[in-house]
Amino acid sequence: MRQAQVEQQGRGRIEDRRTDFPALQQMIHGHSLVYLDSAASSQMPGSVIETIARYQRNDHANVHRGVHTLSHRATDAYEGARDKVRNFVNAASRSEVIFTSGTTESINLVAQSYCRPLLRAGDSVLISHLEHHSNIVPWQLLCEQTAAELRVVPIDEQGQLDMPALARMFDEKVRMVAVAHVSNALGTINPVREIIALARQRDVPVLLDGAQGVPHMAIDVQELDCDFYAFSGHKMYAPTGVGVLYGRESLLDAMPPYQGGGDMILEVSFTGTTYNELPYKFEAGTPNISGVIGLGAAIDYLQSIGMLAIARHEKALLAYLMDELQKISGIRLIGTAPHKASVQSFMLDNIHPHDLGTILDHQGIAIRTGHHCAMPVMQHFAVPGTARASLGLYNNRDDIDRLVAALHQAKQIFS
Ligand code: 7TS
Repeated sequence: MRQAQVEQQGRGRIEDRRTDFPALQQMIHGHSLVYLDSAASSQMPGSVIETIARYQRNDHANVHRGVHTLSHRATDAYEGARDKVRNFVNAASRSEVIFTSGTTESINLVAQSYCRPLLRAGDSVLISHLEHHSNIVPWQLLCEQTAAELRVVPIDEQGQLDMPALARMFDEKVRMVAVAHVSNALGTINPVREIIALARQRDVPVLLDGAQGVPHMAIDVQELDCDFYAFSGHKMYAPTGVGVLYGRESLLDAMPPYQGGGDMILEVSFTGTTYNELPYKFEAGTPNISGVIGLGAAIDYLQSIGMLAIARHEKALLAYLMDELQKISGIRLIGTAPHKASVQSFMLDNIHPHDLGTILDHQGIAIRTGHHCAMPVMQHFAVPGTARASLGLYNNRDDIDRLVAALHQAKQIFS
């Protein structure tokens, strides 16, 4: 039913959407831009840029606190974006949608506000070897603060979680599980339903780092049955500095505030302060109003295409990317799990990834090189870093052909 709804929303040919993105219509070093770095940050369509500009020009005021017209307009647009997010990830209620500055803040919020009061010395938090630093360091900090243990589920040579090891490590000491939905360095789509089912048996909450999930597939937090889902606006065609924490209402309700300040209170006095209801309890201070409104516009945009259409398009493109890369002699693909989304890391001969990135940039091709904020993944594959091509809805086969041609040129330069 929900699947049909998500499908129905789509219209138009996805191949024609590239022109919606002003940044993609430029030349870099004399070549038309090929943008293959959407996993780091995606470009914004004109509709998002214009929505933000319109708000800044006409409607800007602080939210939730004015009786005047502009403040009403800003509040309506800000809270309207919350309804859009609720619908987009199918949260049960708008109380479960917390606006944050991004995935990083969403994860830190859960670590400090949910876990810190709960954890005792000897308890464990379970994460995996393929996490972004944002889903490692907040848990390390928490473990230092509480004398809890951080357990790391290993990965195999294809970049998949070792699920039997996960099951073995999941004993009664584990109080929290936090894993990526999709790995940013490898593209692996983790078997999150299986992980959540295991956690349910033990009544342990699961946080999914959805930074690389939300832009590429339809997300239904109720169907996933996760407890927390964290994501960033700037990887889903919205601006930087805004993100979301979805949390199950019963858990959010029981959690203390993460930060204190304006908007998160009902009443303040020196004898005691009472906190605001959800979701405001977790939104202290003036929020990123224009960013949130931009996020709402990005959701409108994504829904106008349809997440299933986007997923289909990117899946076919990733298969083409992997096939074409594999034809190049001297290439080593890093991250070859059967279930992947929109990312391919690789090494070419013994060319340093940074050199490769620079040569590609001179051809107008933007990829990311380095450790991708996933140093343990690099350690696992015994490489200092990789070159990484990552896809967005605006990419096409021509982009991949340009990348492959430029890689052949790089080989010649270094041979
Ligand atoms: N989790 C994952 C899986 C990510 O890919 C990223 C950012 C984050 C968390 C952090 O998101 P933020 O918006 O709070 O910074 N990933 C990347 C990347 O792959 N290249 O640059 C940033």
